[in-house]
Amino acid sequence: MRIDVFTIFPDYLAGPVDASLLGRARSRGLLDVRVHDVRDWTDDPHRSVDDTPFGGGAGMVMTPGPLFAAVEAVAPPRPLLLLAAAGRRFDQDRARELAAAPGFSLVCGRYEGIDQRVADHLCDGELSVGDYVLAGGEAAALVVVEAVARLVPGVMGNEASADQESFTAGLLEYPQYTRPAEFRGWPVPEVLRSGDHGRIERWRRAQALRRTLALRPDLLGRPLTPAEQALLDEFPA
Ligand code: JCQ
Repeated sequence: MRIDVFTIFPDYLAGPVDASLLGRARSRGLLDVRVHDVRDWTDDPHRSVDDTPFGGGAGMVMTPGPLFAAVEAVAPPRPLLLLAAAGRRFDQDRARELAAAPGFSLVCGRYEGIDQRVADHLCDGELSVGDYVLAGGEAAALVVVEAVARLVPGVMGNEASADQESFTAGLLEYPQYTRPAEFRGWPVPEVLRSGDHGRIERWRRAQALRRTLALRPDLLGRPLTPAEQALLDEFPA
């Protein structure tokens, strides 16, 4: 999968992209992340990428010229998506959609905003990672790259994890434990050491359901089925 990122802070992305999961996927040839410095396509001695807003007002606006030139020179994979708080919310469904494509590209804005003609005539859509304002799109781009990259076959190295995800699709995760069996007086739930795999699976599902109901009822968005209610009754909190 190829992912191109257009930014005026390429160094912001280099570290995270080279490290950890992403770096390994890259060196194994599964992931081709290309970070482009938009300033390389400026044509003035100051390498300017911003200017004052038409109509007045505070702050600076990212100018369209270098971004258009960069995208036209590179011909990045589409869709080309602009990170912006006003965009369509990025979620796990959107991550799956992007992971199914051969590639996609991201534009990071900076300053108070970006000339509207970039969104209207260069990009294919806008993506938001949440309802807060960032200083620029770079942190949001990293969120998108990581969430998509881990869904690319082979990147996680642990293909069973994908199955695991569908088992609890749409629910919060069940709690996990590792050794020691007792830590500072807090024991691991007995069921997990029972060796009864049917019971362990039912317990995990009951925990995921109970957590989701308590913390994120919006994710469930419906009443419990009788089978789910029975599961909660089998494992009282
Ligand atoms: C993304 N949630 C918040 C910052 C200007 C498009 O122009 C700009 C974009 C940004 C970065 O995006 C966000 C964001 N998802 O702030 C400044």
